[in-house]
Amino acid sequence: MSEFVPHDPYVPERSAEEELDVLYDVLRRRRSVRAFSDRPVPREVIERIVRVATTAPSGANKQPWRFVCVQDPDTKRQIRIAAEKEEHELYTRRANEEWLDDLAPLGTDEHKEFLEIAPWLIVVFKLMHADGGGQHYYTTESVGLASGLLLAAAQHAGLATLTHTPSPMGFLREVLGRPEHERPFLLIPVGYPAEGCEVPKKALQRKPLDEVMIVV
Ligand code: IYR
Repeated sequence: MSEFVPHDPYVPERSAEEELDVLYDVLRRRRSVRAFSDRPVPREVIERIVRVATTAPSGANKQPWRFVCVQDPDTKRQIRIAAEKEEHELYTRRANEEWLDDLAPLGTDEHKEFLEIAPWLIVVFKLMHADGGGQHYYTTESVGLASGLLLAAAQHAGLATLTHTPSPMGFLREVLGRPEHERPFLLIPVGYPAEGCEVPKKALQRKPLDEVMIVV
């Protein structure tokens, strides 16, 4: 190196702590939204969100997932009708008292208008075996990891999501015409919050770090 070329000491732009504080600041703002706007989201954005999800690790790298991205209004309507039917059962029969008490602060009920209003519904399926028939490993873990990355990607893009799990979810396979080896895992509306959208206060409270993290 020539002593005549001026140099500066290398200083990393941000420390690990600062980088993680930036990421935390984005992700901690994620809220489950149940009132969506019909403001469109370009397909290219959804493709990139799914592309982030596909970076997840998976058992033997089998990538046991399928992301069915629904924008067709008629299909969304069919999903809403079927989901509301299951949710009606849940709220009137299936859920026990403790479950209903736990849901009370969320203010949820069987009505799921957002399934028609959100511009996209991403239905995450887990593949019980390969399309051609080979084995998959740790499918639930793998699809869970991919779904987490998907939520983080949407949040990073300034979009709202809801991890919706009408149960049972078998109807999604039928409505979407998916094969037998695909099991619905999560139904994730993606879009912008409705104007004046509110989220429950109580659900924001997160357990303190020293409760969830143990260092030995
Ligand atoms: N699937 C129902 C009920 C529900 C269950 C849980 I656990 C939640 O965290 C939220 C809702 C519904 O979506 O209304």
